[in-house]
Amino acid sequence: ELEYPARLNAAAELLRRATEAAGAEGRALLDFDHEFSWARVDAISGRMARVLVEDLGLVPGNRLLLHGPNSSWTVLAWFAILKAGGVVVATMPMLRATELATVIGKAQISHALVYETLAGTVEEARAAAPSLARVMTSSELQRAAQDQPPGVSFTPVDTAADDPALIAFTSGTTGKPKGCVHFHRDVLAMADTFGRHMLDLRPGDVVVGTPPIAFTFGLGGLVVFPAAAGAATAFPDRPGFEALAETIERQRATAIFTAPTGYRALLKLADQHDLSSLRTCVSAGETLPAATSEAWHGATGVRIVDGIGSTEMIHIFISAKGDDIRPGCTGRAVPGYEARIVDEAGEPLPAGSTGRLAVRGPTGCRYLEDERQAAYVQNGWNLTGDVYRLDEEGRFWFVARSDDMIISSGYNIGAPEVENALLGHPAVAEAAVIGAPDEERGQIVKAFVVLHPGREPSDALRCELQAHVKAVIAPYKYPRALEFVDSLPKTQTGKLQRFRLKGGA
Ligand code: 3SK
Repeated sequence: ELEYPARLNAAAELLRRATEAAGAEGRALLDFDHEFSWARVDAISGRMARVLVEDLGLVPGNRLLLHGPNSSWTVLAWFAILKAGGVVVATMPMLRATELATVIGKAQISHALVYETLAGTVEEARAAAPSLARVMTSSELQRAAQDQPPGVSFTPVDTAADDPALIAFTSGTTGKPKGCVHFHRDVLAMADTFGRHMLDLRPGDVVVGTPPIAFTFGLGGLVVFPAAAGAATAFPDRPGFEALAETIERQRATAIFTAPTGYRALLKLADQHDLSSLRTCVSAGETLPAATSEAWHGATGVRIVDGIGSTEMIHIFISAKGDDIRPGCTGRAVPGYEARIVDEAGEPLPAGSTGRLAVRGPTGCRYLEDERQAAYVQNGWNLTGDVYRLDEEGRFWFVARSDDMIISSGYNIGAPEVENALLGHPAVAEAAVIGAPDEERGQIVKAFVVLHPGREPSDALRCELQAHVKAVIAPYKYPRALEFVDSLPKTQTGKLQRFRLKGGA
């Protein structure tokens, strides 16, 4: 069991650990043309915290919108808000004004820190967000922090371990945002479970990644884990996989956090960029197909650490590393967590069964005033929306999201299994599978396929792909309908939105 002192400020503790591990002059944040040491991160975030308190009138417990791209500025502001006792509500940079207004209203946000180039959207949201009293842009915050009298330091607010530190919004795959409240101790718990047991980050490591810091997968990978270990985080100078590959090469990055799509994109760039410095590769956000895992291992010699987490649990709770990795399998409960498979009534099922994944541990789901809380947490267990199979050796194999199960002529078919089979065909770049209504069978398996450049849709290719699926998995699972498309609908964190393919808004 993890024990934390009753009074705990996650920002202060992370910066203490970083400085202890790497030294005050250890490298912390690496922008394209600028570097910050841990001493600078501590000093600048302290000055920013003073601005929040003295100029913006922040009081502990106030909720702040943090709206910026993955960048040193966003990380510095994140540390500043926690030091000042505020609650961080970080949002994806791509959100539109109406989406921001919903988040601001639900979380009753009083202050916003916004990256210069995104200020217009926050201004637009303000009209529909009466709780938002004060807005400060990145350049205003930077200038005000620089103007603080020299030599004046900021003592982080003496928060309680179970004071809220952040509210992470999840739109899930259905589109109705839920705010998940996490305490200061939860932030450290992610470092002391997945971070400590599944990663081997140390000073000298350089971390890169694609998930937004507003997504707790990105917050852990790009902020919390590197800080807890005294490692550095490097930020590309522009979005996209080309810039990511360039950054890996230029900064000799040793660790990467991205989703399966990211690994597939990097594989295509591997002959133009030297990716050989990578030794820790983490995948989450959606299940890692065995084909992607094997292709990455073949090209780099490094096995990807797959994991399943949730915004509700803050980070990854099932994973595998080293010799325990089995491509196509997520792994076992991360030390600190317990996981099991349960039936519809929430009763545990034996090894060999398939059922709903339930998990408990040092973190857990606390929705911000949402009636869905009672369905997610039952008898102390968090009931995820995922269907898993537990094998005799205690490993968890992803089957489907509960709502991704297709029932066709009485057969249960997991959409991801059919997608993985399609991805094993050399013509297929991306695949998504849904159940389409069918008078005879109730539902049929329907696939949407994006082809690699140079491959053209045709009836002959459709038949070839159907035959390929029949050859690699049970033939009753093959997609009776198959449509070629240019792209697939995804959430801003890269999760496939199957409901859109089913005709949802
Ligand atoms: O999608 C996941 O598996 C995940 C991982 C870490 C943190 C949050 C999420 C949703």
